[in-house]
Amino acid sequence: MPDPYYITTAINYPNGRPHIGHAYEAVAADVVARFQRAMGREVRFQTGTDEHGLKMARKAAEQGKTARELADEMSGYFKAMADMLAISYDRFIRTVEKDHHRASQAIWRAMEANGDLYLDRYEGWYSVRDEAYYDEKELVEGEGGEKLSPQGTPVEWTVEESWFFRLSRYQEPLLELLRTPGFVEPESRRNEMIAFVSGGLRDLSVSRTSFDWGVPVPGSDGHVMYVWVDALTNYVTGLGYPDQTELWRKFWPADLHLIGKDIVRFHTVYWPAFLMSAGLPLPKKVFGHGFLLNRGQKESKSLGNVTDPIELAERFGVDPLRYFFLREIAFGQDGSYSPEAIVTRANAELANSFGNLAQRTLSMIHKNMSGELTTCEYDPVDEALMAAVRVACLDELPREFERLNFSVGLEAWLRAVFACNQYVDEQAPWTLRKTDPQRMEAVLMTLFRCVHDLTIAVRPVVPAAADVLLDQMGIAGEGRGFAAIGNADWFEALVESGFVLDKPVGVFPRLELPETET
Ligand code: ME8
Repeated sequence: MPDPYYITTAINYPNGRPHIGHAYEAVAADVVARFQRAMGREVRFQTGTDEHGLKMARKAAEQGKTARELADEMSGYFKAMADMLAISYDRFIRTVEKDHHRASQAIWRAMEANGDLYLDRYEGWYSVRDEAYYDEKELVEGEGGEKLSPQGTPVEWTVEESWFFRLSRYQEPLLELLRTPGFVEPESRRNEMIAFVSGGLRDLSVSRTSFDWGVPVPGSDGHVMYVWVDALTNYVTGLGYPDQTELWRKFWPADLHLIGKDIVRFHTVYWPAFLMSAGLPLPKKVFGHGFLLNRGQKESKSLGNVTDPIELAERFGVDPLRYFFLREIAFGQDGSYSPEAIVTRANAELANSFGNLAQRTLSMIHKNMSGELTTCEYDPVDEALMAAVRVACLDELPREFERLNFSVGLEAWLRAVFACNQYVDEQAPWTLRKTDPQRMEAVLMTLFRCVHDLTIAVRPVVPAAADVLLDQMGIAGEGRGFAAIGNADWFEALVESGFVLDKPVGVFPRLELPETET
């Protein structure tokens, strides 16, 4: 049995509705989860919302609500987005949940027992937008001369009694960890983090006393935990920590924390330090993906260019949007999106190339062979095509997906789709029908087998369309994993079963843009 696999997304701040970046991250993580399942691994996949902290408390106050009311309302939108985008999570965690408070207090006590927590006074800069403390030397100057965080957000001077975590103790082990190949990716983020830690680490303020919207610090009235302490703990809460549950034993340490580039410091410096202090194993990999920009620009309320990912999915379809995210953007780098770009990709690659291949193949079998499959003698050109498709679907795409190079993996897949379309044109089964019906059958069966492999390979990205296609092809649920690629047993069994293809329905309609947007 392959090893179990645990993947998490960041948990989102529900201080507003989900934006495109949230959708992007959820989809990428879901593709990994579905891909690993299709490779035969037992997968645990967690996502959710990060509901405590000053940002939430302030936003709720602005709206005349309690923080809990705002959290309940907005967290619902995040869950609805995940469901709509076919995110196959095993748990949608909310940090207001009871087991999460318990886990956060347990990790706190473990750090305390290790002598890493002490009471002092915090005096320094804080960005509410980033929920982050910054050193004076990290700040940058805004256009009006005001101080800003390195992320460009406002900072405020904060003075309060606070618990501190002895982060400074962990500089050496953290440097060693950051230097471990594969722990932080992409490489550019790793270098940033090594530079940050090498510059020296100050102890971290880990509790707040000026508001109460958080997990209470055990045994310290008036203190709630700094929101990042409890937020990061979500990854272990979801496995039953502090209990030694079966989930815990099977899935910790996590295989992958998938997060955005702005929160790499929290995941590769603070989180491992907390875990080391609590005596817990460290996650295997943290990947900081890039940001999605709207026509090259950051989305913001003031620019009026904020896109609702649910509207995009309703308009273009969930599968085309998922495909676009992974195909268009080199994972790890920033990328840009626009309605035109989504439509162009979906039409050229899904509708015209792959959809057309599948539709042509299945219709010709339906029409010219009464939908009946048959075993036949293949020519070398048929064998060559099947071999090329197998290499793309079984070697290239999986290798690249394992490395989170989704766009490169899909490119290999698409080359195989092109090869199939070229083969159809060259073999011209519509002509063979009259001149050499036996040869036509071999060509159509070759194509059927290629479409099967191509559909299974792309299924993690476009699950709904792939499942409709595989339903039409008579492939049962358990035959939809990578193990069925390049192994003709399924085909023999299908022929033997007497399966007959119905008139096929297309799964990738061509998309249109309204005039005003072209
Ligand atoms: O940071 N493109 O929550 P968040 C791509 N609660 N990804 C983006 C993005 C964009 N334009 N904007 C944000 C938080 N993200 C914390 C996480 S984890 C223990 C706590 C990504 O709602 C961002 O990098 O601000 C992060 O990974 C995720 O969306 C949630 O961001």
